[in-house]
Amino acid sequence: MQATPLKDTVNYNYGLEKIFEKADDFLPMNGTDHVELYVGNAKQAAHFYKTAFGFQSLAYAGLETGSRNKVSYVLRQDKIRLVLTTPLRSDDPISDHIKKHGDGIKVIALWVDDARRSYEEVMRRGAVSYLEPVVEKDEWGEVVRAGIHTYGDTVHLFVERKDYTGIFLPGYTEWRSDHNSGHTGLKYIDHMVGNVELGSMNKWAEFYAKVMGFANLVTFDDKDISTQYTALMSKVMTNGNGRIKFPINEPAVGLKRSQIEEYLDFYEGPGCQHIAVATDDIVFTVSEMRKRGVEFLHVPGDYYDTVADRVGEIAEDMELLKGLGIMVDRDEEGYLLQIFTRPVEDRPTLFFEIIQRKGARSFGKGNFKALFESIEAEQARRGTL
Ligand code: TYF
Ligand code: FE
Repeated sequence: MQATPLKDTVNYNYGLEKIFEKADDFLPMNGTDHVELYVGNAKQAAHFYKTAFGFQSLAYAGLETGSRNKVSYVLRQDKIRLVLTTPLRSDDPISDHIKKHGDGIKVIALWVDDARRSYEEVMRRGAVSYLEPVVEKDEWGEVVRAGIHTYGDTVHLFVERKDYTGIFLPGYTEWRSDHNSGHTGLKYIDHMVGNVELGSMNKWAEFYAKVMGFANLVTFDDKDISTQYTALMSKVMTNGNGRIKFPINEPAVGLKRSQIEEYLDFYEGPGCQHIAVATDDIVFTVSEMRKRGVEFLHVPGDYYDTVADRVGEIAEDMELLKGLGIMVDRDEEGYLLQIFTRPVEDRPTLFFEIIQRKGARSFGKGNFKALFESIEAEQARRGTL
């Protein structure tokens, strides 16, 4: 397996923070507020994310709290909040979303200090409205939310919490559960990737640049991201302080069907492909998740024959990493450890990445070939390659 060192072909915009410090950031953001999935059975999905991924029960909204049309469970692990929502009626738009896409990510919510201002700034720059600013109050304070459309049926909400001290949002009650598995060390969302249609990566990169004030951190063309058979292209967009990173993928022409095409077919359109979650102890995290039944992509054994030559000295025991299937990559600033789950539903759509950064700010380019060959093997088993 030949792996190209990152510096050969990839041009990172390392001075980015400085550029942003000087420029006027019209959309300041504190981080990801929460991610909401529309799912067919939120009760069972919540159990899976608690038991297998180590999330803890946080909040609930449903019939008991006066929500007549949908039920939502909110789970938390460190800085990550996942909302799992299911419709109670077939004539609810959430039902249409699930019928079309299967379980998937509807909302990528961004934590801001001023939701109205954020909404006005992006609307002025051409965003399509999803939710006009709404103020919701309860005894714990007030929250302002507003939203816009992004790729496919996915939306961004701006969430302003001011001094809100409630459990999640007005309308939610604390969810106490007797069943809580221990955490698995997941800390925060590192990046969330969108898959878009052939020929529209640049359009969406431009949307994040022009409408949301993001910058292009790095671009991978189809030469960077290809195997013998398949290819894709990717542009990583970042907000001003680097806390929000959105790579945008599009399929590229190859001998066989790109994994991005497979996603677009089964999701029936563009959508969020993976959530990368950070841990500061990937050996613990992956050991726990494997014990709890999470399925990871298989990394071919010969990957580990050459990885040490490529990444040099690392603190972790390579045999341990090999046993767990964790991959390693190095860039000019340090190294990173990463692993990918299999899709977490029956359609080959959404999956998770677990990532531990040890100085590296890159995305594991040295692992792309092994990763994509492993995805191709899965595609072949599904008959979708
Ligand atoms: O987010 C990234 O860029 C890495 C690599 O379909 C990657 O996680 C890129 C495309 C893809 C799967 C993983
Ligand atoms: Fe990733």
